[in-house]
Amino acid sequence: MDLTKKTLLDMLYYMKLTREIETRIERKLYRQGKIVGGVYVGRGQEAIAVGSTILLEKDDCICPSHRDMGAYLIRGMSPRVIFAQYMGRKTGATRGKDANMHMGDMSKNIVAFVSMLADTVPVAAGIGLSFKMRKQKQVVLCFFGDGATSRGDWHEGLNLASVQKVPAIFICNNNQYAYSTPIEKQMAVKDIAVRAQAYAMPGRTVDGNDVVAVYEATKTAIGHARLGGGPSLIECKTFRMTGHSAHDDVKYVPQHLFDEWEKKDPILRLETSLMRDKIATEEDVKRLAARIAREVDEAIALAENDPFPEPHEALEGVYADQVIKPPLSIADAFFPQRK
Ligand SMILES: Cc1ncc(C[n+]2csc(CCOP(=O)(O)OP(=O)(O)O)c2C)c(N)n1
Repeated sequence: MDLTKKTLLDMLYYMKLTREIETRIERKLYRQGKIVGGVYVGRGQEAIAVGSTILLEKDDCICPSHRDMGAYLIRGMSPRVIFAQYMGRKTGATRGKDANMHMGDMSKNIVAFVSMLADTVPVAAGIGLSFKMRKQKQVVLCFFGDGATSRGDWHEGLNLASVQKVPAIFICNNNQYAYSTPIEKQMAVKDIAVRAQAYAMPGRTVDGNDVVAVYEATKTAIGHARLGGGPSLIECKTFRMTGHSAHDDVKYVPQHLFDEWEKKDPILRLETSLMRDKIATEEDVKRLAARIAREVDEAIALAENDPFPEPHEALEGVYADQVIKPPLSIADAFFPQRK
């Protein structure tokens, strides 16, 4: 394992920052009536976005889904912009037009999540194809849930990516439920990774609550993609430690599953191994938590003071002839020579 102490500590920071931001959004701001729209969080799934996105170079690209907050943070979206986004402010990533994770920022190569599940998959295949056609070494990471892998667009996207051998890494947050549907009622296969065989690409199942396992699997897949080997699928088994969204009381999930998965908490696991390996002390972990709480307090205070958009701004930046910069449009970002 070639993971440096710095990378391990960075991963702990981003996982804890993700948890703190999402806890405030789901369990405080939402209940105070300050959130505009729905809330979908990745409580318990933090290792997946963090352990993979941390490997990217600046020019690489991500297509996150709705439980991948850590990916946005690692690519440089600030907590203040994220809180402003959730509170419908003008300073949010969509300038108050849409809420929650329906956001992107092309200046950071974050492609906005397409709400129709799995529709980001063919988009990622296209992005990968553009990298390949221009003989560039970038890769694209594309995230989705288990439910998304049962949709037609997912299969079309993987097929295209495989036939064209594009540098894409498809990462499944297999949290065992698609809203209230348990996985065994949704698909006949046991492991989503086997679906890769249909597209002749490598498919691996890893422990999604082990950030090091996610990191290692993604590293291999990125290396394969950068060498022209084409796409890979990584299934990260995990569990959604909360409702589908903040309004969901999650009564359909048996309590024993929460009890079992609580013991496998990815943040606790990383903290325990860092302390065991003497990379961090208990004091360091406490200090980090306090620093994150302060950063989040500050970001919320700033975002709460940000203005809401004016009615006349509702259509600004919606149509191609009104593109406001930043963020860049997809065409500008990937085909700058066309300008
Ligand atoms: C095509 C489509 N159908 C239904 C929805 C509504 N919806 C949003 S998230 C979700 C559950 C998705 O499950 P999964 O892909 O496993 O991801 P998870 O929410 O578990 O992370 C549903 C049904 C949608 N956005 N798009």
